[in-house]
Order: sequence, then C-alpha cells, then structure tokens
Amino acid sequence: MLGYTEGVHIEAIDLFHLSLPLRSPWRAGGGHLADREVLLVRLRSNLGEGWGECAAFAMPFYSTEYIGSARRTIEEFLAPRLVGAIGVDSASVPGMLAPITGHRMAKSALEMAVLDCELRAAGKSFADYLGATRDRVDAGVAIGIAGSVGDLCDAVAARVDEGYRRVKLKIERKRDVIPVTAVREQFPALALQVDANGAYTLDDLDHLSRLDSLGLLLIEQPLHEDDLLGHARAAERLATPICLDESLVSVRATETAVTIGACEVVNLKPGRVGGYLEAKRIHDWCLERSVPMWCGGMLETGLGRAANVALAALPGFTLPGDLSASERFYQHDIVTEPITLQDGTIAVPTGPGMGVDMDIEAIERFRLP
Ligand code: NPG
Repeated sequence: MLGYTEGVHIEAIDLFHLSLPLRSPWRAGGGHLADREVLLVRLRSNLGEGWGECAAFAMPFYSTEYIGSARRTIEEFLAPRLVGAIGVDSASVPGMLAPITGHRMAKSALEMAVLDCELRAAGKSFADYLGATRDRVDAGVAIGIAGSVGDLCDAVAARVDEGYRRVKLKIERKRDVIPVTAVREQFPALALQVDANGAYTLDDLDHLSRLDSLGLLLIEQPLHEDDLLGHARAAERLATPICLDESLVSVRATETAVTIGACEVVNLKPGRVGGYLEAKRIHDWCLERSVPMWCGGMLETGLGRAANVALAALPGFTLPGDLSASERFYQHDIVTEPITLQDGTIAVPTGPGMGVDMDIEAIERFRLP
C-alpha cells in the first residue's frame, strides 16, 4: 500500500484502441507498418484515474499476443477480476490475474494502470516508487534493416547527429556482416549492438563469428526464443556477448537462461514479462549478480516510454536501452509533453504516477471505431 489504508476501489476499466501514424514505415512481421496500433487502458477509481499501455502490436509477430487478443482477454477475463474490487493495491494485481494463464502484455497494461492511479493519488513518481538512482538515462536507438548499406550508414549518421549514445542494428541472414562492418568502419567508436530476433540457427555460428571482430556490445536473440541450450552453445562459440529478449518472459526464465550460460546480457521489457513489478524483480535479481541489463522498447507511446525511462533509471541498467525520443517513431504522441532528447539523454519523469499527462484530444483523434 502506498501510505494510505483504503487502496484502490476500481470502478471502471476502459480500452482505447488507437492507430498512430509512424514517421516512416517500420519493418515488422515480413511487412512494413505505416501505422502502429496501440491499446491503452484507463482505470477509473475512488482515487482518480490511472493509465496503462499494452505493448502488443496489431499482429502476433513478436510474440503470440496481439491487440485483438489483448482486448478480448482484458474484456472477457481480466477486467472482470478487477472492476468492482475494493482496497486493491498494485502488488496484489498479478495474484488477482494469475488464474488467467499467459497474456502477459495484457496483464502488464492493467497492472500499470493501477500503479499509475495509486501513484498519482499519492503524489509519488514512478521513478521514486521503483527506487531510481538517476535523473537522466542514456538514449539508445534501434535501426531496422535498410534497403542498402549506404542507406543504413546514412540512417546511423542521422541518429548519431541527434545525439543517440548507442545504436542497435537489426540483422538477418544475408544482411548482417557486410552492413554491420560498414557501419563499424564509418563509426569506429560508436556503442553498437545487433538484434537478430531469432533469425539464425546453430549452423550460422561460424558465419556470425565474423561479427566478433567488430567490438559489438552484444548480439541479441540470435536463435529461436525457446532454444536456450542453443544459445548456451552460441555463447561458447561467439566472443560477442549473447543478449536475450523474447526468451526472457519472467524472473524464473531469466534465472534459468543466465544460469545455464544462454544469456550474458538481459534486455528487459516490462510488457513481455507481465508488468513492471516482475520487471523490478528481474532487475533486482540481475543487479545482485552483476548481470548487465538494458531496457528494451516496443515502440511505446509517450506513456509507456515514460514508464520505461523510470525503470531504466534503476542502478542495474548498465547499458543504454531502446529509449528514444517520441519523434523517432511518431508524428504525434498521445501525451501532452512528448519524450525528447537532450545531449543524448532523456530526463526521468518526476511528476506523480508515470509523470505524463494524457492528451485526450489526440487519443480520441487516433481512436479506432
Ligand atoms: O525503440 O521502441 C523502440 C523499438 C526498439 O526495435 C525495437 N524493438 O526486437 O526489441 C525488438 C524491437 C521490436 C519492437 C520488435 C516491437 C518487435 C516489436
């Protein structure tokens, strides 16, 4: 409980399904997205409102969840367990939703809305609640597969000019060693890492070892999300540290992956692990064992982005995350103050709750019927 006895009496949960225009098409799931559909949760209670964001996309290409499944699961199974409940505190939300298996991103959005509501009512920032030790975090940026090596280097140059302190390059078969080598040659001192999103197999390890001479921070998720033993073998074969993303769905999964040597660096995404409370538990586990960590991104709006910045301000986050300015992806954000970069860093929100105000007019403008 956050310093008051009554807790949150949840009166209503409303879903807002938006379609936000992207500044440039974003390559995903074999296609290019011109818009990012977003699902927001608004909780109304005796203590006021709280907002949460679901990380899922319109299609299930990152994981099995997608906006349609999240909407349905929240409406049919998750919200009924919360609406009408009294004396709720955010710590009890995972247990209240536990009887429903999986649907971690959907659950994360609801838990986030309860957290936001509690913290706003208590006048406490999310960063303070988490125990953040920084007031700014380094901004890192992800760059998708480009049409040519020249285009990729131009995109990297543009992001470096904007001040980003770390660049992550998407790679896949036949679009890996040559483009990444070209970027490294043009930017010899740049903090650089690659993300394979599970595009390779163990047969590719000799090929991927050609990246070892490029001084990369890490190679993210080279193999399929369920191939932990394969990642342990890849860690033995490759000099570049192995980072996992899709595989790390909980603190237990993280503990297993790190313990068997399948994961040397942790990409932590709150939606993927079921919420910020589980994310904090993973952070604490990694901090205790000095496992390097960074905060991943799911093209969140300014709401989720603000919450991720607060999380990334915890001491265990030792590497720059996928924490970019709102304008990196969106022409319009749905918070009144978009997230911006100053000298390659982002200010940790200090206001109550997630520390951003929702732009209701924009939300209604981009809301799907
Ligand atoms: O900066 O918010 C961001 C996006 C970073 O590219 C990014 N994330 O694999 O981590 C990833 C990748 C991603 C996001 C993949 C959404 C799939 C969906």
